Formats: sequence, C-alpha cells, structure tokens
Amino acid sequence: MSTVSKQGKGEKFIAKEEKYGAHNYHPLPVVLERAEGVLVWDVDGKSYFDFLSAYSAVNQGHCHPRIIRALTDQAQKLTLTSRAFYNDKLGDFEEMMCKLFGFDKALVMNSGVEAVETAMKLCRKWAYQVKGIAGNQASIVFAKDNFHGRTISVISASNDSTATHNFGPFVEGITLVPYNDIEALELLFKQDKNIAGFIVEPIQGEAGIVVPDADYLQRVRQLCTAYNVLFIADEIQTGIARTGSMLASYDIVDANSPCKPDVLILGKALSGGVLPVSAVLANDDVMLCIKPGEHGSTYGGNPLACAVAMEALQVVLDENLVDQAKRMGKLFLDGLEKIAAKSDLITEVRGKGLLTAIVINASEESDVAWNICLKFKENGLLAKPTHGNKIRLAPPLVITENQVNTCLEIIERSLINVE
Ligand code: IF1
Repeated sequence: MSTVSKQGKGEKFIAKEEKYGAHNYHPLPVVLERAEGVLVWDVDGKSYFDFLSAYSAVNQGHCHPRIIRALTDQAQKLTLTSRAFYNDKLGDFEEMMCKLFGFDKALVMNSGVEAVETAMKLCRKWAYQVKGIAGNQASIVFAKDNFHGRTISVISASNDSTATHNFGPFVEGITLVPYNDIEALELLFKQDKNIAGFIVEPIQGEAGIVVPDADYLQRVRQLCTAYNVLFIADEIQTGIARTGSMLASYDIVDANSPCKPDVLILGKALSGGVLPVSAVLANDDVMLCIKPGEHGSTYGGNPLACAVAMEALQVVLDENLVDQAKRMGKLFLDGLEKIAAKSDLITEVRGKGLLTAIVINASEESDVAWNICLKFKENGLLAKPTHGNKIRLAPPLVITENQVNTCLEIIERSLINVE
C-alpha cells in the first residue's frame, strides 16, 4: 500500500507523526492546515473538496463563521465549571435539544462512544429499576457489523476482528442479531426475557453505508414496544441533517412518529466539527433512572461545548441544511449512478441524502479502492475507503450544485486508468 506522496512540505509532518504518534491509523498521505466550508487546504496550498467531513462531524461546513464566533465569544467568558456547579449555558442547550428532538431530558457527554456507553448504562439501570430484570442479568442486543466506537464495552458488541482482536476479555450481557432482520430480532426477544434494549444505527456507517428496508425501524419500534425493550438509536453519524432529514430514524416534527426511539444518541455534527459534544436523550421514565453521582464526566456539558453546539444546531436550522442535504444528495447519487453505468470499477452506489458510498469491483483485501482515493486526492477530492472495497462519500451539507457537479467530474476522471 503506497503512502508516499509527491515531495512536498507534507513529508515532514507525516514523518513526525510516524515517529512520535501511536500507529493506530493509516491516513491518506495528505497534511491539512486550513479549511473553509466544503474545502480543505494542505500545507503546500493545494485545495481539496472534503468528502469525508470528519466522518460526518462537519455537516455545517468547516470553520463555520457563526460557530467559530460562538466558540471565541464563549471562550472569553467561561469554558469549564465541571458539573459540581451550574453554568448558564447547559440548561439552554438541554432545552434546545429536548424541544427539537421531542424528549423530556438530555444528558450531555463529549465523544460519541461516551454517549453510547451512557446509553448502555442507562439501559441497564432501567432494566433493573423499571423492567424488573434480576440483578446482573440484563442483556443488550446490537446489530451485526455495527460500529459504535472504541471503548472496551462498546467493542464488546463488535464482530469486526480488527476492532476486537487481543483486546479481550470483553463485557458480558451483549447479544448480536443480523442487521435488517426483523424475524431474527423477534426470535431473540421471544427467547430471552432479560433483554433490556436494542441499540442500532438507522443506517450502518462503518459497514459501508448499509441502508435497511424502509419499514425496518418502524418494525423495530413495534417489537421493542411489544416486548418492553428500549429502542436505542445511535444517530451519531446519521443525525443532524446528514441523510436529508434531521434524523434518519424518525421525523422530529411528527409527535406520533412510528419510528421514534426511546433513547436517542447524538454526537459528531452536534457541534459542527468544532468540539467533541455528544448527548443522550430520553423521557423521564428512562432518564431519571440515573441519580446524582451515578454517571458523569468532567467536560460533559461544559459551557463552551454548549454554546458551540447550540449555534451549530441553529445553523442547521437557519441554513435549511436538511433540505440542502436532500437536494444535493439526490443530484450527487444520480450523478454517481450515471458514472457507475459507464465504469466497470463501480458495482454499486448507495446511500441517503449526503451519506453515500460506492462499492468498488474488487475484493476487500485489494488496494484498488485505496488507489482510487489516491487518484481522487491528486484530482482535488478527499475520501477514504472502508472495509477495503467501499468508499464513503459524504461532503459537508453546505455543498452547492456547481460544486457537486465539479466533484462528479473529478470522481469520473479519477476512475480512468486505476490499477
Ligand atoms: C474512528 C467508522 C465512521 C459512529 C457511530 C458511535 C461512534 C461513531 C454510528 C463513536 C464513530 C467514527 C469514528 C472514527 C471512524 C468513524 C466511522 F468508519 F469507523 F465507522 F464515521 F463511519 N456511533 N465513527 O459512526 O463516536 O467516539 O468516535 O466520537 O476513527 O474511530 P466517537
């Protein structure tokens, strides 16, 4: 696998990371120093369209001026109090999320995986205190090929050996079920009375943008209600307008949505790629299972994060990014389909809104998708393969029609003469 780029200023930064940084990533050989909107610039001054968006964290576009203003204003007033004291921003942020997404309460954390951990803890508390499962017997169901983060308890639910190998022993009380298989889920619920929750991505991200059947989440909701199991939606990647709706699981303006989860997990674009801010939302019957002292985080709910996240959410609303993602997503997917019809290299195009992927006509072990991404890079577009032969394509939602068309040309041009 080639990681050598043309001689440029970037080499020394790559060498330094290689020397002093843990080798826990295999980045594309490009060193970025500046960004604005849909564009990023490397240390040699070359610009690229960002089709990763920091894994859908910068939906609002890089360095959005309003979000940066919120950051710098708040940074000069109050950044961190811990939760030992109240601050004048947390309540506003909690209220904004509760009203927008339709829940009684919010619990603010930092990284996405922390919010997933929080949801797991909340689910277990609910299992014992409300559902009445016997002590230490609760189990949580996850979908196969899930990705929910990197901590020990969360990788305990992973069936990806790269994520789990030699990291054992793992956390108990986790069961896997095939994704998008409602019969298998019902069978599990029937067999095991100790199931407390089902945690699921509305569209599987790491698995390569796997979109389930249109009625899957609605049937998950029905089953969870019927068996008194918490339906927990991880919208860390799919949420905040990415898929052409504010959330991928349910319609936030429909109070009676047939797919609304009991617990909603948000992260990434909640702060527009400026600070790590995540949140878990639930109604009182679930959220109040956790009492003072039982869970928390030093930085969780800090006023700087809250100010930034409120502005990041407001930008999504004010700039109508839901509609933008829907329209640009359609334009982009249609364009990709046309390219796929002409190129033997693409076997499938899939996605929703601006969360899309192409599947490359090669095995998961081959370098073809990686080499295509190097070509994209040469031609001014950044994207990364997942599982060897899929390339995730997810630009910031502020991308314009002209930019979509330019990027489609880059993609088409890059697919010629790839080994
Ligand atoms: C990495 C993937 C994306 C997530 C969902 C929780 C988390 C994530 C649905 C954890 C994080 C990331 C993290 C990043 C790679 C990435 C990723 F390829 F691994 F699957 F986006 F597609 N739930 N996703 O997608 O959030 O703790 O990272 O804030 O390098 O691990 P986090």
